[in-house]
Amino acid sequence: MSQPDKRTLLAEGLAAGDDDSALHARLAAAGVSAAAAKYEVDRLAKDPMAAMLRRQAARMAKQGWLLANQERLAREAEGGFALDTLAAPDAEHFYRHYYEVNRPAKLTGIVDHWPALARWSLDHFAAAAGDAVVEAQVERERDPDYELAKDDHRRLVRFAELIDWLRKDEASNDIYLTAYNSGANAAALAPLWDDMAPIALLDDTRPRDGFFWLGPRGTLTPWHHDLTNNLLVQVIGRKRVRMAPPWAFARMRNSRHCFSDWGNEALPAGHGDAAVPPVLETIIGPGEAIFLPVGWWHQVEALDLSASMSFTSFRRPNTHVEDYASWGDL
Ligand SMILES: O=C(O)CCC(=O)C(=O)O
Repeated sequence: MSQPDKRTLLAEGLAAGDDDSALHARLAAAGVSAAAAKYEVDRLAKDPMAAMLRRQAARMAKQGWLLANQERLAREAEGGFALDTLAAPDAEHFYRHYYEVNRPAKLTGIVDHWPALARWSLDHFAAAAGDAVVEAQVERERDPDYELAKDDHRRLVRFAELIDWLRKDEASNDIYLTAYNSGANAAALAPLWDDMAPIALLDDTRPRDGFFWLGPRGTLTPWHHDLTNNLLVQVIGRKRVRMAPPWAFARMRNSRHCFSDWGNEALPAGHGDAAVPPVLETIIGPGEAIFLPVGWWHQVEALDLSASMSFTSFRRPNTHVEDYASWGDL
């Protein structure tokens, strides 16, 4: 059996915050002799890269402590770690107690005035825009990385064809018209804006700034976090939304961009444990919405044929994406 590279083992150990005795143990466990391990570990004392890795590991550990404080505070808060439901909240209350403090909430009564709630159906979509060509995400089931490789799954389809396929009412994660397709679909789906009206919580100078989602029962948007604050409004059918807080970062298995390696895992609602993040879970139905604060992890599953809208046009700056970097592998 080939011996693992000693410098790689040491780098892994230093990044994990190992002290000298933990480094010795790590090397011994990989079959390195005690003499060779001593030589390698002693050498680190004069290695500036090792010193910097140690310092970085200490900084990470301190950040971990700060995040653990957030968790303790959330658990010890009145009502515990829970998702509030706000019935037609006034804007001041919503921004002060939810938006500005990065706290999610389920919202009811904010789109009761939308004609879409009574009007939207597959027949209505066919009549309003059936002849248009729209872009949708397709062939998702053949690719475990369908979200990360979003661009490979974009296809143009006649809207009427997509609607006929949805009429079969089969559970599927294979095809989904998502917010990611909105740029391509803005003109084709413009007639649907006549079925909506401004939402009082949002910026009234951008009344038609939103993203349309349409898919069968069974679409799954895997665990990820957004780069903006986001309001997801349900119009047809129900969606199950699972959420995990930003302070659970260490348990979110975030190895690529904003995606979590938990993927489509149905993480259980509750406090989690050392390996599993705390999870809040709810179901939103027609006329209900969920406020997804920036950085909160979420996974969304359609329980029925589903049409939703999402919005980022809040009354406060929502520009977090501007200093989001492409950090590569995490
Ligand atoms: O509704 C969905 O399938 C996903 C919504 C979502 O993840 C988002 O808006 O960020």
